[in-house]
Amino acid sequence: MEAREYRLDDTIAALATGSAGAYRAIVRVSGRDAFRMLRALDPTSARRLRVPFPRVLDVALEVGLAAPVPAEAWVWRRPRSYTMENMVELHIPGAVPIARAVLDAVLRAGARLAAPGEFTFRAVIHGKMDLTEAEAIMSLTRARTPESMRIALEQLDGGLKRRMEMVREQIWNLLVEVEAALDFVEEDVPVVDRDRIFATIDSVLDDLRALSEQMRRRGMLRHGLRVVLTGRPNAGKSSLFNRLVRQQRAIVSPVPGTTRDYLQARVRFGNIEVELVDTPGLEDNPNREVDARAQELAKQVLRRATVVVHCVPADRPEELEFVPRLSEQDAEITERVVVITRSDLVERSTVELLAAQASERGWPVVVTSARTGTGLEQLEALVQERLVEGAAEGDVCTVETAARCRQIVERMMEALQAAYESTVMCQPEDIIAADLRAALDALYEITGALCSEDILAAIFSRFCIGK
Ligand SMILES: Nc1nc2c(ncn2[C@@H]2O[C@H](COP(=O)(O)OP(=O)(O)OP(=O)(O)O)[C@@H](O)[C@H]2O)c(=O)[nH]1
Ligand SMILES: [Mg+2]
Repeated sequence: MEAREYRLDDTIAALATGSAGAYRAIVRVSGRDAFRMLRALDPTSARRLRVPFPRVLDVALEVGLAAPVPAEAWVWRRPRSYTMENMVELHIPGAVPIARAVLDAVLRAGARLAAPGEFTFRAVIHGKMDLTEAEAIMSLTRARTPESMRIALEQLDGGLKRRMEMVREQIWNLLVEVEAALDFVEEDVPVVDRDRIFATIDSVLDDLRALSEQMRRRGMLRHGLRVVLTGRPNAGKSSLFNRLVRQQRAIVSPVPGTTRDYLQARVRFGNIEVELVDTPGLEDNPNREVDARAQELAKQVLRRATVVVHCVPADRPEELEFVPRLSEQDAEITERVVVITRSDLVERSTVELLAAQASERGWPVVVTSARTGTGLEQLEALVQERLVEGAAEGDVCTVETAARCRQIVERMMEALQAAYESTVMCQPEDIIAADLRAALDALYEITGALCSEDILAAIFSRFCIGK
């Protein structure tokens, strides 16, 4: 979607309800000619529209069908509407041909079909809401779980916006102070209070650090929840996979390197639905070309994991050494657990020793056996716990916003850090001011106040039509 498609001077219209038949449907119209379009469909509404604040009119719409369509017209005068423009919603019978005829009639009367998210785009441009609230509307229409809905509602209620506003105010006040010092540099005005700069930046950074951590956790969820089984060849991954999906999906054999492609299946762990993935065992020196390709594939899958389950066979404890160090970036967005497999093959004490070694390294551990079924429930519970942590209480931003804003928050933090250091080094005020401005610019990207139209268009094009 190109930015130029979101022109503001047209009157736009769209079906705001699903395109399938339903009891009622809503055609939404917004823009300077919205009322004229209603009059075009039902001339009798003209007189009634003159009343100061008519909210709902009973109308009969002439749309070229055998009989006029009985409808309610919900009317909002600018700026007291969703888009802050004149708006009409036509609440009509939900039959598909009727909805289509009404929308067509509105378009014939001169409206343009709205682009995805265009009503909300106008609301943002006109200052009715900021970008985080607009994104919450998108997240709300996509929410699949009560948790994601709660977060979307909170963000829609301005949760993130207020937090950003508080941060903005603190940085802004500092900037004013620093710039004042700049103006009076020749005169005998006391220089800025450095302790105040340190204290303010510290407190803002604390806040942003927490936010960035939240965004990291929320961002983890953006590919959906993927639990990936990995380990050395023959570690028992496929056996575990079959157990967890309760079907013989993967081939199991004592020959190392059995699994080549990866397999996935949707399973429920408690009340969370996840994509469980079985992968080829990781080898150091694959000798055949297909093996090398299988390795490449396995690594790709691992990079998109939400939770990585490292399988270490109880009878080959040395493979614990193989649990790979992830790159810092990967480690940040994945949770890891170690699963000891094939625990029925060795003494209990041996298993316990291995489990202890794994937890010493800071990994949560579960002992399992695909043969006897030991530990499967604990594994499900552990994975569930890791995932729920990914959506901790008090989170203020949706998955979509987290994915978009995390980098921006990091940039803000870097700019503030730089301002702090410049202050420590007694750098001139204009250098400190430039860093503070950079932090503010980043903040305005989060709220949308400083987004280019192209960026906004890219964001809104992911909305649905009619929103
Ligand atoms: N005794 C016992 N054997 C197991 C258990 N789990 C797996 N095995 C055996 O271990 C061997 C390897 O199992 P797989 O599930 O194919 O192992 P994998 O990790 O998928 O192996 P690759 O696909 O080659 O990487 C098979 O012979 C399984 O029967 C278990 O819990 N107990
Ligand atoms: Mg396998």
